[in-house]
Amino acid sequence: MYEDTKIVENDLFMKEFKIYKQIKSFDDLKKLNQCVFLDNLDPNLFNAIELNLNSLNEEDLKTSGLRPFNEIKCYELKSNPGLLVIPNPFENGYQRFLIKKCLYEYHDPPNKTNLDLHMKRDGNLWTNALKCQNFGEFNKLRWTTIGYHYDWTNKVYNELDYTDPPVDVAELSRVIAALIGYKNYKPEAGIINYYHLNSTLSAHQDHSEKNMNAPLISISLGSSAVFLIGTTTKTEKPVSLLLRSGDVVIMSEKARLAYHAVPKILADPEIDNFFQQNNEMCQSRKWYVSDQEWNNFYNYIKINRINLNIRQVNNND
Ligand SMILES: O=C(O)CCC(=O)C(=O)O
Repeated sequence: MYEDTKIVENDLFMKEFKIYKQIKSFDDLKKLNQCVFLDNLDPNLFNAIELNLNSLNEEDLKTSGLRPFNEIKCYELKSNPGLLVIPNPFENGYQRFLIKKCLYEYHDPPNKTNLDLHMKRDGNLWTNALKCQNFGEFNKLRWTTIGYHYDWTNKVYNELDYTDPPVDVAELSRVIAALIGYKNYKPEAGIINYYHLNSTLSAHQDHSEKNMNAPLISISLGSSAVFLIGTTTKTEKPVSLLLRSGDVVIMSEKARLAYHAVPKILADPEIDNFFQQNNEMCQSRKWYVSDQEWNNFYNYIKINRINLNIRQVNNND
């Protein structure tokens, strides 16, 4: 799914990738003046999309860590129909919870990680790192798969290798899918990507799922990423979006098979804003993470990025 080594003549995607890979800071990015910041969307580039609460109620949103319905906005990239962005729809406290789950729990067996390819894990990776105050091993974690585990060698989902996706992730993705009109969405597989500041993800299409009608939902957490979104050919120049903590990208319809890539991860000078929480309001929620507990997760996430993406693999019956 990740590597696309096809040599393409006039590869404008690669050209953009190389430009953004060189960027060193937020200031450099702003100076380049090409990357779209989601807090300031140009109506010439994006259409506002009407969300749909039909099959949901406000309580569903609240338990999934989402803000009230009228505070969630969704936009479609005009040049790329089906490519939707939802700028951070989460309660800030919920981002803490998702980050904690990705760092502390979701990589535990039977879920699979890149580390399993060459070592046998002994205990929980995060707990071990904290205990020894040594993140060397943890920092080798690059991906975890959930649901139908992806077979990276044969580029297929293994029907016989399945563990239920975490309940919170499944529920959250069902709610997001319903908001954009996919009431019967089945969250069947997912990848959690762990990026360092020098990590990149090369241009690729996600075409291993049998079901290409269901959207792919992708959530950014922690440090920011330049995300390139193209079309189904690398000869067209991609659009670059700055994805910050909490932002959701949805690849649906014609954009489901679009080439995409991450050429740059940047430490976000405003990262603290995404995790502030009103402790009194959050304490009653099952997803509350206290300031004290948050501290270690924060130290990781301010210089790393997590991407949590969810897919429906099979066709509806
Ligand atoms: O990190 C991202 O935003 C994109 C991840 C991705 O494209 C993938 O896992 O296939």
